Amino acid sequence: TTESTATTTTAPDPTATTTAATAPDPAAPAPAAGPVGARTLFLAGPFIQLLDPLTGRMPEAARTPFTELIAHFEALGVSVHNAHRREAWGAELMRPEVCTPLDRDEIRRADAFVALPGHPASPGTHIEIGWASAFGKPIVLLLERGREYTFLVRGLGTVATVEYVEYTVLADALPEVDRALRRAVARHREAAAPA
Ligand code: 5HM
Repeated sequence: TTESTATTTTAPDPTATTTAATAPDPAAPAPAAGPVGARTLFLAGPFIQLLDPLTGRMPEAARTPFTELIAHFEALGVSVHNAHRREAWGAELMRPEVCTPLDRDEIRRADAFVALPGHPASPGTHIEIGWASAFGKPIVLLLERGREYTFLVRGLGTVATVEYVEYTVLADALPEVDRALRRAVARHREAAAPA
């Protein structure tokens, strides 16, 4: 996929990234399709807090929610943009000036947005949730049962197209994640359709 090639970038050239990020028209995502209604999605979640301080990499266990979700969606034919994989799980960490516009443009381009807000809350993910809602994307938020999430995450469904999935074991919740994504995309399409 395009994602696996992106992980080979070791020293990102900011000029090249800017060009790549601005080339396609971000305001015109491809029409949604496929079993979950989306061709592309952006997967967000805690990153820096999950890096092993000794190796600078995400340990295998910390990668699992991301690798499970990526494998699951890609098996359904959905192209997933995920910064953790793009940045080789910490081995090829991008500079803030590089990853920030890239993430914002990828979110704008994506048909849908899926996030693990994190506990403790992931600051970057919360910015991304703000972008996704401001761009009017269909959003699925994956909330671990028994954890506290901030008011504006819990209340986001009042101002944006949000489906919440509460899980204990993420792998067991994947069918519910698919249903939530389908609902979010369908609601988004209904809202966008002319009356
Ligand atoms: O604040 P935190 O690192 O948890 O932010 C994680 C989110 O910011 C991820 O969803 C990712 O898309 C984005 N991010 C990134 O793209 C964050 C970092 C490091 O903060 C990074 N690239 N190097």
